Amino acid sequence: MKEELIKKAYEIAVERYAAVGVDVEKALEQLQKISLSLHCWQADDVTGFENPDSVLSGGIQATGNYPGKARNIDEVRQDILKAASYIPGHHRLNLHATYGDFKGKFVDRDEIEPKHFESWMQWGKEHGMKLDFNSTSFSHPKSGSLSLANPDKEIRDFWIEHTKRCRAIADAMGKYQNDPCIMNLWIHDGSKDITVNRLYYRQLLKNSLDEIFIKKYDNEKDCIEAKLFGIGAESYTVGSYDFYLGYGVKNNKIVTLDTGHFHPTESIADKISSLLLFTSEIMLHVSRPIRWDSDHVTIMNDDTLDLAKEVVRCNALSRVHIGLDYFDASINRIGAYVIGARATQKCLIQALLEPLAQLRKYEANEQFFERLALLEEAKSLPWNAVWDMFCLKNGVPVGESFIPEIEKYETAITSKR
Ligand code: RNT
Ligand code: ZN
Repeated sequence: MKEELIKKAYEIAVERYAAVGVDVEKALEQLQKISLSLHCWQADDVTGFENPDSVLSGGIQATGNYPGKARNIDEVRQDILKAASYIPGHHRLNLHATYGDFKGKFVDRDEIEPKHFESWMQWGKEHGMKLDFNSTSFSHPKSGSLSLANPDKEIRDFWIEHTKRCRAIADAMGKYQNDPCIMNLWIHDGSKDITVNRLYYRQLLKNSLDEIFIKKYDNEKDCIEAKLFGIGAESYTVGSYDFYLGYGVKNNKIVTLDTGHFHPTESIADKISSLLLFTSEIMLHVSRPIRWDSDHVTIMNDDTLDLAKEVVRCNALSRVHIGLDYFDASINRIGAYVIGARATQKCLIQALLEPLAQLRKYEANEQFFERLALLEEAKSLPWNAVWDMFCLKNGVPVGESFIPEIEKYETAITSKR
């Protein structure tokens, strides 16, 4: 698209928004400051580098076999940089514990150390990407259906040790990058069929967490991710939302809300304002569940828009960490990153451009027709001209022009893998 046209459309948008009391430049400045945490696992269908033949377990699934999946650390890095070059702004990278630089050696989960992630830290610094981290309880011979909640003390201790090490690694990352590393804990623990010991496993998980969190760190922030169910664990999930909400509030931990981890009609957006009153921060895993936690590529749909609007309406951008979490193996994986990240940003810019002051005035005056009318009109205000300007300013392709670029990369690189 011609630069001149983008600028012209932007100028018109600035005026249009000014008429409803919105400062477009301020919205752009705010969007510029939002770093998404890009999940490393879209690049290789959650395989990691611990064992190239590992089979994904833990009730999650990457379906599809589109060619070009990254096969090693260099390819993951190359693909992530490529994807990031089409996403405006500065972003973070979210690593799983199985993505260490193990240099061809088998390092078990209870043996990982900061040194295995040193090259990531250097790489991150070199490319202006701060790191976040996740413990990995799935895809391992000791995963089974129970890890931190396993009645077998030996297995439980193995995962406790793993998770403790993950916190130490996250702290090292946070220190290195001079910015806290967000350390997320999600475990798949649950059961396929009815259990008559719901309390027992939850008690075990609580005890494991208490032990894991004994040590205090200054450079990492702990998050606990709840889930409704997993494939093969349909009847019971130890780490349910109630469980982690209670644990998080009581122990001052951040609760991770994955948009695929609730009942299909439950509003995740509605949880933001409640959580903010009882926990210091929130971690989001922005995904797109289709009928189940299918981890489809995030798009600009009502769910994502509502979520972004709630964060902005609560004035909570500094307290909410926004990560992506999906893994689609059926389309170009670099394209998947770009679509999901840009869609999230498109939702955020619309949220930032909302004529909130006027809407709140109407609401305070009980002018409900006016409130609804402006909410409706706001949907078709020219936010896309502001988004195009954001892309232009950040030197990334405007509009659909990233499509042929990703096609070129596919022809030259990923199709040859
Ligand atoms: C699984 C959780 C978890 C994972 C990643 C790979 O349902 O959403 O966050 O997707 O850790
Ligand atoms: Zn998640």
